[in-house]
Amino acid sequence: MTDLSQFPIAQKWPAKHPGLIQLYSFPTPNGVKVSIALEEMGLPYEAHRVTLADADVKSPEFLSLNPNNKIPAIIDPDGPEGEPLGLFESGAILIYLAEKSGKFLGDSARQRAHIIQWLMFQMGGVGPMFGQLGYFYKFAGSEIEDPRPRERYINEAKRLLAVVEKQLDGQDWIAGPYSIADMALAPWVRALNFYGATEVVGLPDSPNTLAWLERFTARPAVQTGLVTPPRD
Ligand SMILES: N[C@@H](CCC(=O)N[C@@H](CS)C(=O)NCC(=O)O)C(=O)O
Repeated sequence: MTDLSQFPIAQKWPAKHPGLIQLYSFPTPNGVKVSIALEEMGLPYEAHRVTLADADVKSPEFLSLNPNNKIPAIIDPDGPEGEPLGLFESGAILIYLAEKSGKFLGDSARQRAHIIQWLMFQMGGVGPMFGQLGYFYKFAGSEIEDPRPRERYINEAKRLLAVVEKQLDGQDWIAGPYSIADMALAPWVRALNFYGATEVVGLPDSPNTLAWLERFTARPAVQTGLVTPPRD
């Protein structure tokens, strides 16, 4: 029987199946990247619902796994050398899971390099910029009178979306083969709907991106991953 007692997080969110990968997450764009990847890779896992409330992400138990108080995080009880491994940062988790499963990281060093490049484009560009767009366009920041922050993030999101649109010209997936880069990027582009910001950044005029989103969302693993763990 696997013992997760060295991980305080397992006290607040007890494992029913401690031998499986433990996922601590919520169905946000960053969270669903990992549930989608686990589903696509066929890796058995147990999902725990960790809300964005301070009582969850800032609890001592959660902070013991991710001192940066953000979902998603995982514990792989069967990590390197057969020892348990705790991990946070969705990009790092995706690379780890792709290497563990041998899937969705391409078939050559060249493909792998390009997949990681587009994954980093999401992690360093699309995620942070679209997140700020959400804040200044839909959430509390939308009440700020000064239009400059809103305009800045609208323009940056527009620019990033145009990069995606161009890259998808003539290819089905962002880095060549379907990969963890698509799993990271597509949930963030979908978030534009949730922000009510599709028009303002030009998504309706991005046919390659719209077709890619449709291909992505049609995948059964994606449909399950998008609602794991359940919101309520
Ligand atoms: N760079 C991090 C970002 C994760 C992130 O921003 N998570 C948000 C939800 S999408 C969160 O947990 N927010 C809670 C908080 O900041 O208190 C990653 O990719 O894992």
